[in-house]
Amino acid sequence: MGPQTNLSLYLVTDRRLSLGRSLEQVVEEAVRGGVTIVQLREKEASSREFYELAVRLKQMLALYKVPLIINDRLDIALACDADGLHIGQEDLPYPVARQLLGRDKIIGLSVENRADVEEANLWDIDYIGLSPVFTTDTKTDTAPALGLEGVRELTALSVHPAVGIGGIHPQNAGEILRAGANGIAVVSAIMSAPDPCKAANELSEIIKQNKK
Ligand code: TZP
Ligand code: MG
Repeated sequence: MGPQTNLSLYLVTDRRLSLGRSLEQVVEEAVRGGVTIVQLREKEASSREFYELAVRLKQMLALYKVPLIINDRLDIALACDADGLHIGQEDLPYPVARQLLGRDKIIGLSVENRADVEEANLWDIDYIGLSPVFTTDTKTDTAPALGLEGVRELTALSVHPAVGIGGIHPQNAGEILRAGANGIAVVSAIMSAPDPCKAANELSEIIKQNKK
């Protein structure tokens, strides 16, 4: 991950939450509002659909110099030459993903507890995702929520930059950053916002105010 990679406002997509708008439209507005990195997360798309969406998003995001990360699917990340891959504890093992993607790509790993962070610390991973910070309707099959105390504990333990995810919105974003997170990752706070540009801008201002 280059020094220019900015994890501070990380949008994770979910087409089911885009209120009927196209994913490209919502993502582009969000980027105009200040999103710094985008993860394409597709749980229902066919491989063809996932690939085509990834190629379109990659082209659009390149205009804004915003990196595209693919959730879970290493084949899609390679096929569209994405900037990186995000994996969870049940996905491909990190060392395998790194070997296949090479050192130049960004790889992020979701961690849920101390043991996950201790293992991640042994690897040349680019960032960890603290999952979930708070419970959320967007993803219900999660580990128990970490809360702010968990964010404090795991960010202190981690040697890698950490992004919080789960139930984050403008009212709690600041305290997550003050608890030690380097960035915040959101789905519904932007995907389901009536004005995704404005929603991203509001979060972006909170990040500026809480800069380390
Ligand atoms: N991983 C942990 S929580 C979550 C994911 C993908 C969903 C977060 O969604 P929201 O709407 O920002 O709470
Ligand atoms: Mg996963």
